[in-house]
Amino acid sequence: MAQAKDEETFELLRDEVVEEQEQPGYELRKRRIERGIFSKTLRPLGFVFAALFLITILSRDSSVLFRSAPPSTSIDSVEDVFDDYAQEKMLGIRLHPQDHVSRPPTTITHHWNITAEFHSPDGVKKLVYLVNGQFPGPTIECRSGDRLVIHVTNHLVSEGVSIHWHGLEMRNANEMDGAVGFTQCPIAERKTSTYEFEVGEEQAGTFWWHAHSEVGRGDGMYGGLVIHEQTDVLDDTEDYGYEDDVLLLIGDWYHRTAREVLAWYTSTRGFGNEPVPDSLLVNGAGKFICSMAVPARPVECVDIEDKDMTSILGAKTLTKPTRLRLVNVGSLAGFTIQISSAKLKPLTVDGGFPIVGEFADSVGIVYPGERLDVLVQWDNQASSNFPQLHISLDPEYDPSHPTPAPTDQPHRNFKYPNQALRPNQSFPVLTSSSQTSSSIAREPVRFDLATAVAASPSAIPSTPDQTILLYAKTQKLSIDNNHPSGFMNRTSWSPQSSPPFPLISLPRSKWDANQLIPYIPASSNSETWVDIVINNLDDGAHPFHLHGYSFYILASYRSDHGWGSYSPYATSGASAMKPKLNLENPIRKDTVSVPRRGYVVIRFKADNEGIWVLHCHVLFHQASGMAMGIQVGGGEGHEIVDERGKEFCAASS
Ligand SMILES: *[C@@H]1O[C@H](CO)[C@@H](O)[C@H](O)[C@H]1NC(C)=O
Ligand SMILES: *[C@@H]1O[C@H](CO)[C@@H](O)[C@H](O)[C@H]1NC(C)=O
Ligand SMILES: *[C@@H]1O[C@H](CO)[C@@H](O)[C@H](O)[C@H]1NC(C)=O
Ligand SMILES: [Cu+2]
Repeated sequence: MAQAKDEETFELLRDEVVEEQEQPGYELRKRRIERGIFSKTLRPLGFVFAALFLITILSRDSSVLFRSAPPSTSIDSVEDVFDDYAQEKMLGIRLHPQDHVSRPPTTITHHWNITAEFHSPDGVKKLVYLVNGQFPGPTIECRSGDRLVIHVTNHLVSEGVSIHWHGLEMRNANEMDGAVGFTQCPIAERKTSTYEFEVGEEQAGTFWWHAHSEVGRGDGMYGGLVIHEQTDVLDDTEDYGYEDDVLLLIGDWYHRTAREVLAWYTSTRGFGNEPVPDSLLVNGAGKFICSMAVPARPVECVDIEDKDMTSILGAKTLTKPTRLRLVNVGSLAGFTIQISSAKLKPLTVDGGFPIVGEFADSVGIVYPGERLDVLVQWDNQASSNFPQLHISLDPEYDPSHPTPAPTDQPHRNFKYPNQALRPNQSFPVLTSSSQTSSSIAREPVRFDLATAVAASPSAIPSTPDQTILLYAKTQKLSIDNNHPSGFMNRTSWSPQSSPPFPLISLPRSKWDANQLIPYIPASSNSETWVDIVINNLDDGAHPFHLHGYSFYILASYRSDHGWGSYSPYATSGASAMKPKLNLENPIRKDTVSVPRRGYVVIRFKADNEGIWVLHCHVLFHQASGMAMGIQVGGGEGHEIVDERGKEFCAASS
């Protein structure tokens, strides 16, 4: 008991030290520290306590708290100990809201060098993209209204890159959206390009950035982007209702490069089946069991011991709730999470939109491109139980654990088994010497993202001004030698080839047959509301992402028997059946999973001018053509072009 108290004391001190080290000289933080449980007068006493505590545990040769730091043999000063402690590794990306929530807007500048190197994130060696030597790349933290200036230098060999800011409005900055083929040519080898734009005044929440050139995102070219919401009062942690704000970039992982996987998928060898991932990463770390590698795909692999896995929150005592921001950065599979010794309360989806959520044991499914923020409430015993974060990849994609399949055509997205994949994996939350995995005893209460509703009512008009009807399908056309391709209606997207310029730099008359870009006659100040009906004619979910906008999800339908399409134009038959639209409290998102053999109806106010991509976020579907765009404003012929998109067009390969 005495030790627990000391640990708690230690925690409090640690927070101060970490903050002072990481972000020097910040007025607000100082206030917070001074008002903290440690009053000024008690602080020296606390330091002595903590130092004594440290000396005790160190002299017992216990490296529990210092797993990742080199063993300390001598203590020169209390500060040195805190330095070591502050650098204690944790897998979660700790965020710093206190640096952003009450300052005026500013300009935040990053310089990024993009390279590729061999790394073994899960024990298996693979060529991985790095930004400034890191995978995942740097996390951008800012507040609403900030200006971001990101200088991106491409150090890759014979390969272009571009970066997209997933979920950001990019108002008046369409040309900074990073979408190759739509708004830019890839940044050529050895060239630098600057992305410069304002973060919307209304935008706050969990976002991310990733490559939008070929399939770079699948090999690690991604990172987090968190916009902190403004608050007037910030006295101490109580105001947030949680102590730590932590980002988790979770996604499936392939041991071959995404280019190789895509080549397999679009060849006839896979018969149109999706490539099943090999592994699973959290913030660029995972654990592959080398003996599970399949002979057909040998890997260079080193087994990672449980004790060598960095824990998500490091070494600490779990008392106050934790905010976890989950992002699916993967290529194909959705995921569900549970945490032993904790309950999870869903807070927001995608770009910070609050939803109604009760405490649950498991939350999901989060599909590629989607985000979910949860509040983690720890059980009393959590600290001593050493909780585990359990991640399960969507069983829709796991052939060895079949979900009820449609009876008339029994197959799903993952039709090819991959014996190498462990679809359920656990990650330690706390650093412990034993890393025993605790399981969840009770029957889990599940929070289903598919049925979520918004926390507050929305003001949406009862009818749209324009409706765009779409059908998404992967197909093997004989005209294409049975190579699978993604289609939106009858168009399979690829970047404009002749002339090889992005769409923003060309009048509509020059766009080729691979571009499906319905026109929406609207402008920045118009009140034009648009519906998009996306029908999914496949057996697996397609998570669709619309750039430049957040939309309301008015209806979502999944068919377990037969096909369920909807056409607002049909007058007879099943597809004429009007869905019941939720105009009262629909959730707002920028990425929506369109259920298999079903559809979604989304509605948004078309007040952001530009050419914005709408695509499936399954990497291989997107890369094989399941992409299109919308054009808002700019005249039906798109005669006035933005020449900036042409930069690098001739130079990049
Ligand atoms: C990026 O690379 C350049 C040239 O190699 C180097 O001078 C610069 O310091 C690097 N920047 C960062 C942030 O790593
Ligand atoms: C994986 O986890 C899910 C949900 O937690 C569970 O239903 C399923 O049975 C698990 N599969 C395996 C192989 O343990
Ligand atoms: C997609 O196809 C449907 C059915 O042919 C058609 O009604 C709809 O207008 C098409 N959408 C676009 C944007 O062309
Ligand atoms: Cu898809």
